[in-house]
Amino acid sequence: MKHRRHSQSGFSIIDMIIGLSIIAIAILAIQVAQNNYVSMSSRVEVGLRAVSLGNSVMNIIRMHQYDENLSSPWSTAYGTDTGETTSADYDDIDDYAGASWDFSSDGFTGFSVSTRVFCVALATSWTDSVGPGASFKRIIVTIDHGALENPMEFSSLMAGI
Ligand SMILES: [Ca+2]
Ligand SMILES: [Ca+2]
Repeated sequence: MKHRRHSQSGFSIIDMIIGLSIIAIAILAIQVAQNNYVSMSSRVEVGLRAVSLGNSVMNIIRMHQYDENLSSPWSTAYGTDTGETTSADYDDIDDYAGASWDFSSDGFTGFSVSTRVFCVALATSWTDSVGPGASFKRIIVTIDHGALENPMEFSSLMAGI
């Protein structure tokens, strides 16, 4: 009696299960990478918008005169001056000391903007406040958003000359 020997060809069930598992893992890895890319690109977009907003706010403040007094001696107090109740009334740099801004109606929903202005003495420190009346003022604009790891700070120095 002759026995025919059958050679097996094709895939077994185990081969198919292993193959499908590899495909599933590959699809999962692609989805995770895609989600990371989307998350990172939205963070980059928020960062770019924060830079744009910070520069705009800084430029707005820098367009103002150095001090309420048009020449030295400079005023002895920071902040708004008599009769200045809204930002439309602000006419000098330190009127923006301690100000916060809301640009949500301009398409910057979720961004918080705050500004600090103080006098520095360059001979001792570029960053420490020495109180009003000095000839150099530092402007710091801080932009924050939930998608940013840390708030962004923009700094500028103005001279009263
Ligand atoms: Ca003023
Ligand atoms: Ca002022």
